[in-house]
Amino acid sequence: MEHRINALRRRFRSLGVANFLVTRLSNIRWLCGYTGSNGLLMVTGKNAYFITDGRYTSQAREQVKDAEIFIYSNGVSIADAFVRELKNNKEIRFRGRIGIEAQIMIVEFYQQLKTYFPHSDLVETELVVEELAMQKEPDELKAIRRAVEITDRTFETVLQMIKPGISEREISAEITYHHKKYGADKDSFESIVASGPRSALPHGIASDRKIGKNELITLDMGCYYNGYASDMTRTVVVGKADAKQRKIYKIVREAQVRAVEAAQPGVKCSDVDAVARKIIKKAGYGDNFTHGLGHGVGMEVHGRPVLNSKSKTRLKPGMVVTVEPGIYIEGFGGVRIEDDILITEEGNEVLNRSPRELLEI
Ligand SMILES: [Mn+2]
Repeated sequence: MEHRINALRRRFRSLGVANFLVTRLSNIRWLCGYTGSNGLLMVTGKNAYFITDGRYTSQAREQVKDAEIFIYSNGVSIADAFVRELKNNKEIRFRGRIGIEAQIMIVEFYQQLKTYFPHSDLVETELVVEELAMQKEPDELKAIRRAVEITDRTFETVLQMIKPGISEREISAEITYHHKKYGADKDSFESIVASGPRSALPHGIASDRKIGKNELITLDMGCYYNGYASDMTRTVVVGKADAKQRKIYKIVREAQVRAVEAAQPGVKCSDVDAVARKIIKKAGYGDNFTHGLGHGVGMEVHGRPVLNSKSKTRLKPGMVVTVEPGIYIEGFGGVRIEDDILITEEGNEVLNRSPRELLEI
């Protein structure tokens, strides 16, 4: 993990900091290996300090690499404990400005830090560790591939259970159950199961609605394996697809195929988004593609880089991103197809194996 902490240190100069306080748990995990649900990592020019509470004593000693461990007792907040260690513990030495994760740190913690450090000592940063983690290492890719496999297998199993009369909530429960059964840590987000007119909701969490005949149903699901996420969407028809369902599906599929072809190393993320958007717009559904094309997948299921019309980031080998165009028509329904794509030196590799043609089940 030392090479990752050093990569963060190499960013200090351009950030104008001499230290960095990591508060996002997935970033802490990426930097020092800790998987618990409470902890802080302070990286200085020479050292790194990890702090957590008494529930995680043995876990921290087992997992945390390349950082000194401090344990505080329950009953105080981690912010209080951190400030108190800084005040009282002579082993913790640092000076200079501290980078903080502005999008993650809660206001209460920020206020506590301000009482201890002059305001000017705290430098608000955004997505520093997330950007260092964009290009995956071989072990990380192994975990992502496994997470994708588990989701593919779960989709295959759950597909057999979808019949008219089953509720969205039951399908969602089967997804969670099979993810775990097939070896996942847990779902990487609350599954989307949206049927009939509800499939027009891009983020329609499963409801009590029962699946009807000849309806579209969108399943958006993913899991974590060893801390790394998968994220996949398929839209199927329960019964027989009609002409309009077929037409919408074909447009979305075409947009996805072309966008995947465009997702090459060196290409700007906004240009990949534009490829899919142009196809959907030309077909007359530009206003019905209401979200960005995709996002990075790693320790965060919705991570860096973002693929939307504004993202200037260029794709690089080792990045894993989703490509997920969609068309949503109120009162009718919607279609989205999403795969996880690994950017390689030569181009890319689509990691998902689940079928992409319109399935009538
Ligand atoms: Mn997604």
